[in-house]
Amino acid sequence: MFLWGETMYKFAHISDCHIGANRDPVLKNLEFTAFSKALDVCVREKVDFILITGDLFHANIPDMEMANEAVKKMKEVTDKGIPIYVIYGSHDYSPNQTSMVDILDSAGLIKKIVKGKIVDGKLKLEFTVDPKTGAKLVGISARKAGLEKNYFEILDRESLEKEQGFKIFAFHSAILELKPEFLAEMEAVPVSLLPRGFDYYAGGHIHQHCETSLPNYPRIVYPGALFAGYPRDFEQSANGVSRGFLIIHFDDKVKAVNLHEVHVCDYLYYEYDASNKNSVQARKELLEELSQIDAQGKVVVVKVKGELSGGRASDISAHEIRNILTENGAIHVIVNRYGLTSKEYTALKVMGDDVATIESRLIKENIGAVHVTNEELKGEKGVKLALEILKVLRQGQKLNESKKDYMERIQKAAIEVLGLGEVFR
Ligand SMILES: [Mn+2]
Repeated sequence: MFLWGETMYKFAHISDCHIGANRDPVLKNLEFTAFSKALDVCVREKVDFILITGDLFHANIPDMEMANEAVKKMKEVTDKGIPIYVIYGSHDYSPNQTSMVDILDSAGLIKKIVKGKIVDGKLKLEFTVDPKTGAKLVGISARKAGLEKNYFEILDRESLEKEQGFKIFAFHSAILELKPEFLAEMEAVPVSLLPRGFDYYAGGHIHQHCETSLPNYPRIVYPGALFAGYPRDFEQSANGVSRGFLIIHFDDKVKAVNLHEVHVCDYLYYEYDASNKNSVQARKELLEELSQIDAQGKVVVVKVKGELSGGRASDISAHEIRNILTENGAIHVIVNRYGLTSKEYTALKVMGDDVATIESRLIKENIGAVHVTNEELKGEKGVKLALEILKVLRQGQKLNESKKDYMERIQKAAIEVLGLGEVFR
């Protein structure tokens, strides 16, 4: 019975689960535990439906062992009558290949809420109505390299704005006006390209929880990553960024947005600045300090940075750091030495906190030296394409995949990245 003052309905907003991102057995286990815990809370809290705003999986064809575990867990939830709605993220979408999300949608386990077609150059989207609550869901999935911006630009916003009822807009993009500083190089969509006046804007892609409102856009919410898809996520978690998801209470309006923390392990962050020391001094000091640390049961992130006055950066061995901390009880150690250089060896001038940043800066700094006539290959566009092609080329051969099939798949993917033949889905 509905009592006065009691909220009628609830939905959960989860994002960026990145199932299959972690290969290390300990992290794999934590990754699944986070997903499992979140869904258990949804069941316990009796949410009416769950909305996952992209990057449910880390790849369009994810690690099958992890996917299987995740599917079993989702089946448990849907068997209790709780539907799961999804959009693609930048990871679980592929322009030319079927994604695990498509398979689960076809099987009826989850439901994609991106439905629409392009009519006379305008993107017309259709709402998905949740049968129990009457909530109306619609969204735009991510594309590679932030290309979903093109879809936002041709979106028929007016018809979406006119629709009556409780409306949720799901997206997997950074919003220009809210983009955190550390994501300066990320593509973003200006908020004005989103339809106005929705009750809730369910965001994915930003890996840190963030809630805000802008004029005409009352509630823009990112749950952040549920666990971790990148080393940077671990670094943030170790620096105190909490992980979790949201439960939204609503009837004809949002009544409350509650954050549910999902805690699966303790973290420890340790930063060491090696500036003005030679590699022998720095190594000795760092290892001594680390040997004093109580790392029992923790995931430890060690960041070594600065410019050594002499010796090689490689004298500070990640292997040694890991061994010491593992001996001190750490369940997993992540070492980031990308910010460590040496005065003696200055060949590497490009700096950054992680591989992705360094790659992107290297390409940016050098693209001018490449002489091509095609505009698409120059400047910003060229950088984006190069990074996307790198991503494709980095994919390994799958078990049971012949060399020939592998070559064909990579070629096809690379051609698709060049922007030939994508359809809206
Ligand atoms: Mn993500």
